[in-house]
Amino acid sequence: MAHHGFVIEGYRPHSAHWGPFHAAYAGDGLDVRPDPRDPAPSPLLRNIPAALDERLRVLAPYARRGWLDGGPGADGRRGHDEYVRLSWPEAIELAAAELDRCRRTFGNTALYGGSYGWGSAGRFHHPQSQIHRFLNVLGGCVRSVGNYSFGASAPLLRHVVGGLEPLDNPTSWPVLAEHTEHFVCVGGMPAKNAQVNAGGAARHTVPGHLRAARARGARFTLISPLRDDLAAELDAEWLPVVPGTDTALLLALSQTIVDRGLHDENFLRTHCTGFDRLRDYLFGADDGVVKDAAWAAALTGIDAATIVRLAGQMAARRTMVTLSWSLQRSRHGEQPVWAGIALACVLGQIGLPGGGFGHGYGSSAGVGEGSLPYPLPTLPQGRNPVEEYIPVARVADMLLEPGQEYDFDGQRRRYPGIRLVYWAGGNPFHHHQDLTRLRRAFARPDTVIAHEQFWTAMARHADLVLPATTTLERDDLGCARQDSALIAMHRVAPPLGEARSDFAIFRALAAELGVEQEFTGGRGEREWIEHLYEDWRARLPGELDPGLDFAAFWQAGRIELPGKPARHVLYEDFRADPRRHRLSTPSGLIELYSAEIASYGYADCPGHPAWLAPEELAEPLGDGEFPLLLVANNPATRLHSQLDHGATSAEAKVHGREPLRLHPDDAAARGLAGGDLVRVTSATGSALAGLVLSDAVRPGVAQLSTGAWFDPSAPEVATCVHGNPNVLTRDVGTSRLAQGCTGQLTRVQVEAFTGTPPPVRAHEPPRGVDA
Ligand SMILES: Nc1nc2c(c(=O)[nH]1)N[C@H]1C(S)=C(S)[C@@H](COP(=O)(O)OP(=O)(O)OC[C@H]3O[C@@H](n4cnc5c(=O)[nH]c(N)nc54)[C@H](O)[C@@H]3O)O[C@H]1N2
Ligand SMILES: Nc1nc2c(c(=O)[nH]1)N[C@H]1C(S)=C(S)[C@@H](COP(=O)(O)OP(=O)(O)OC[C@H]3O[C@@H](n4cnc5c(=O)[nH]c(N)nc54)[C@H](O)[C@@H]3O)O[C@H]1N2
Ligand SMILES: [Mo]
Repeated sequence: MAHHGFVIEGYRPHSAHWGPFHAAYAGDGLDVRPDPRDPAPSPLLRNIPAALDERLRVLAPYARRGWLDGGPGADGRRGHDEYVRLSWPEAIELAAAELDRCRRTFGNTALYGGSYGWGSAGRFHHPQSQIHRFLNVLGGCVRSVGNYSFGASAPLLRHVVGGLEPLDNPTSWPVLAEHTEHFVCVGGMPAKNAQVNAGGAARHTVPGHLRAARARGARFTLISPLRDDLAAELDAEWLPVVPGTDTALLLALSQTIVDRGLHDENFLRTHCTGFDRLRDYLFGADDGVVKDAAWAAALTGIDAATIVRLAGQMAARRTMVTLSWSLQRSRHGEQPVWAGIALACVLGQIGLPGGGFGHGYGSSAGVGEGSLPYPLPTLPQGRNPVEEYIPVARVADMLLEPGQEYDFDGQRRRYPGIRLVYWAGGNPFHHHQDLTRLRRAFARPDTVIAHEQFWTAMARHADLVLPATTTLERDDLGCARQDSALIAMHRVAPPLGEARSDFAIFRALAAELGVEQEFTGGRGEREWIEHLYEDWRARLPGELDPGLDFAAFWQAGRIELPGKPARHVLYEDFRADPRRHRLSTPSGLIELYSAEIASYGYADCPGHPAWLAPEELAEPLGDGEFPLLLVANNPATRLHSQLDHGATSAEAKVHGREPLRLHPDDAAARGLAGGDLVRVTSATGSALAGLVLSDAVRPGVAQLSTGAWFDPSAPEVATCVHGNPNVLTRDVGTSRLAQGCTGQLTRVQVEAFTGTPPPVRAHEPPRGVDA
């Protein structure tokens, strides 16, 4: 396997969402080495050996005791019950019979296959593709639309700029590194998040591009409650904003620029619609409130002089307004994105190299990497004949309130009545908000089926748990849309216990239900992988053909993917000629006022960007029963809840609990010291966490990242004794427009925990499973 000298002797090429690596398995342990071509390999690679930790793996099919004995039906014991081991034939027969009963008795609209979640890297074994292909063969299911990542932005962007280009293909990094004079980073560009990209990241380039921009003299302003949301080496000016108030800050920047006559009147006239309406709002023509720097200072905690100075700097230089995805993962999350776009329009630099705005730089390794101009090898999912769907973050509402009406992006819709929930490759007890409510919701269906690798909270709330292999135990193709290489993901280890790939599980179910041929298309796993590769290759433009057949590619371990444009400027064509390159908005222009949105009559999302105070800020920070604002951001030490027991994740825990960061002054005011065990409470629940003091946290703010496995084993002490922040968050949509998730911000109190700490049991198997 000698190839370019990059293949390490005895090690096999493989890939994760956080990058390529080489691995060798010795039977008792896995050795993982970063790919030598990756300039900034992710520390998350150290979590990977934990994938083969048998103690946490689901090693055989299991049924929940109450379901096995009592049959299908609503059951509040989900999440508390013991499990009974099944043979594979028993498990397949039970699952197939129940799928068949539900679809025949209630119709396919009674099956929920939304199954949101990241799964693992790998084009063929992509769990969402597998589950959708399977359920589609069975006649379809209720699906989910949107995501937890930018659930508020996607519908908003369609109205405001007519598509998702600012997310999918913003101005590319090399252009920013060369041209941007001032990065105004709202929500930061944290190095922790740029480790990860859905599907993989063959080369981590973001840190290098940022360093290059800084070396050229670019200036950075960080607008965030956490100083480490931008690398220290960039010497950013830190404006520690009150979380949830960015809209006010962005509006005030626009107001100040317009007030001083520094705005680009021409761009606003030729490329935007509705500036007059926005200006009226900025200057208080509608409500008598001028949205100036003094007004914003009182809300944001950033003083007026600083806002005025920043406005002047932005107008004087080539400025990139970067809006992180986190900004929109809270109440009225549509507004900071719209206000940020409006600010970029006022500056008039959209379409110029290094100017304008971008959405998600640093939120993911792929944003700004450019997109491959051809499709990737992809498993066809078939067609879902069921038209019913829900906005993804409304899953608990759907299960709790069948038949209930709700609003979504101009439509009045009704929740379907779900009997069977099927999940593969995601963990709602990681990603959803208010987990106590989610447990009530999961008590409702007749049956819950999950494919899981580990005894996660999702597995523990399922009636049938079918053991899935990890990528290490199967072959696959690894790459992402924004990637620069296709990785031959070689199987590294044999399947653990009786685990099977999702494909093999669905194949067995399909055979039992008489639709095997339809599901497999007559191919086995290896044949599919080979077919996906060869089919992909055959469709490539001739000049991009890698020239390797499957066998040669598999041997080489990797091919570089050519064809990505080296340089891209968002809306360059539109800037040059807005009539020829109309946006897909009703006006063809950027909509600073959307008549369409206004026509919906939503008080929580009016026709132009507006400051709508989130309920979280009904009281000033420091006041009331829950005086702190909790930032529940994505974790630095793992991807979501994946491999929470891995080395990088485990090392950061304090007394085995998730670290909660607090400013030293807030800790002192509570008599707390670093290393203390604390109890965090909110209006919805409570969690134990380990205290870390840091002056990188804005006073009045606490930070507890997502991803500690939900541990409800000592409810008398806390809703979760391990530190999962989603027991604290609220389960409400961003607005009636997008219904996005609002997990990022919650009001909390933090106190010393003085009792006897209960053990963390999240990483032990449930009752009935031999450890
Ligand atoms: N409070 C709060 N909550 C949040 C967020 C926040 O900012 N704040 N962020 C949200 C965001 S942006 C996201 S994207 C979501 C992420 O939410 P998820 O994507 O649901 O989280 P993961 O932990 O990645 O869950 C993936 C699950 O799939 C399993 N898995 C992996 N590979 C396979 C496979 O091949 N087959 C099968 N069957 N299973 C597999 C893993 O074991 C894991 O349990 O969380 C959201 N939740
Ligand atoms: N290591 C790692 N990387 C990841 C992930 C992971 O789980 N682990 N998840 C991936 C996924 S699925 C996604 S969608 C992206 C998420 O990308 P983001 O949504 O951008 O990431 P977060 O870490 O949730 O938030 C980024 C920062 O925003 C700041 N912030 C929060 N609220 C506010 C606010 O109201 N105003 C301002 N100005 N700042 C605020 C917080 O300080 C936080 O650290 O990350 C991806 N990258
Ligand atoms: Mo996400």
